[in-house]
Amino acid sequence: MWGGRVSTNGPGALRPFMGTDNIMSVDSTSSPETLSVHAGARGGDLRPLVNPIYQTSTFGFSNVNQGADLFAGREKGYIYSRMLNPTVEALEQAIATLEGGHKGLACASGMAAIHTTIAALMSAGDHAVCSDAVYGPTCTLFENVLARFGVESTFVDTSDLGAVRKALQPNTKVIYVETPGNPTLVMSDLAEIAALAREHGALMVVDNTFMTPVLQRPLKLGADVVVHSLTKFLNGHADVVGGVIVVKDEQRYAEFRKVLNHLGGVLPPMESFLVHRGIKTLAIRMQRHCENGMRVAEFLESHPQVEWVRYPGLPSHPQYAIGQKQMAGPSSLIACELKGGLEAGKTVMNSVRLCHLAVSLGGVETLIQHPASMTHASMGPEARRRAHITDGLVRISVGIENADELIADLDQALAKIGSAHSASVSVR
Ligand code: LCS
Repeated sequence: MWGGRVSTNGPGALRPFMGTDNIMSVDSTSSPETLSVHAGARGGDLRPLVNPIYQTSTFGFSNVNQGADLFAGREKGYIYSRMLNPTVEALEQAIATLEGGHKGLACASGMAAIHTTIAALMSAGDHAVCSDAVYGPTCTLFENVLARFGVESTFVDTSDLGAVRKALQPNTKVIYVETPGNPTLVMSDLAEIAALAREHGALMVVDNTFMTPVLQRPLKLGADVVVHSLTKFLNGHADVVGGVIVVKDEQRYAEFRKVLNHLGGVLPPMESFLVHRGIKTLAIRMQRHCENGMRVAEFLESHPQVEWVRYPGLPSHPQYAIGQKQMAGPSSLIACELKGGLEAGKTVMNSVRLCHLAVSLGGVETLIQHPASMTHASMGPEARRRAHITDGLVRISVGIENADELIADLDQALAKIGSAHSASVSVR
């Protein structure tokens, strides 16, 4: 039982050691708390505690031959910031260590990370099996954009292993899983799907945005590639849009680096610095997100105006056992529907005072939004129906404010149901 707390057993003991240049070094067996603070630290001549921002687009060569050697890979070094930049690389290293992966690739957004991953792994004629409950634009990317390039996709409920198996085709190259899924919080068994992927000769890609490596480590459960929107919990402060890919070996890293360099959606140094700064408090923020998420979910589940609540920490969640098996805590995304459906939901979303009515998630501020008309509007009604995203579903990303004050805010907003006249929202 999590009881709203992040489990501290499992990730292993603290193993600091001083590297040859006296930089505090950690590896993926260190605790999430220590990794959050120290992963990706680089040191340097002046021994800065915080990695410097190399705000430069390009790097000089000492002579023509050295430039040629760098381009040919005969010498290691920095050339041009779309190819590699030390500030960005430090962030990539931090997240790869947190995930227990080999190396990371920071991208301009979560969508850029997903696009780069698929472009690196798939070709025309290949087939993907994709979770039906994913971030709206992820679904649209597979269904509309990739389809134009000859990549075919089948969307299934990946919490149903039989449905995943049935969707596999001889040309299935990738199983793409988002768990918990946005916005329904449906959970899929990563170890079981990874085994299925291996058996079939397919690769498993996991979007770990809702969990972060503090709460879930898909690579350890058999996934081949992990992607994140950095915009969310990893940065945590709602001031950067970014993404990251983590891979398990050097060969895949080299392939992905080439594709990212050619697609060009890289994360700039300043954004990388900000995300790396945000990560220093990741473990402690996730602890508080879990505690607050649990409090708010329990409040909503016991409220007479609430029809249903989905939260990975509630035993009423249909895949509660899967969450207990593979996650160290429930994170802080909650889906619910109110008695009175869409109209009641609109009243609550229009009446909150402390929670913000805004899309995005995983920041320190509590956000509330309406997936059918906002984050998942691009999917269209048919794809939303397939993913069980009802018109009345309201999604809350619980922040790190005082839980009693958040509950009081939601309580006063819920009390307005029936008395408020809200402007109509059209859901197409
Ligand atoms: N993956 C997941 C699970 C997401 O929730 C999002 C964005 C992305 C990828 C894409 O990341 P981005 O390109 O925005 O950095 N999710 C959002 C949401 O639910 N509300 O606003 C954005």
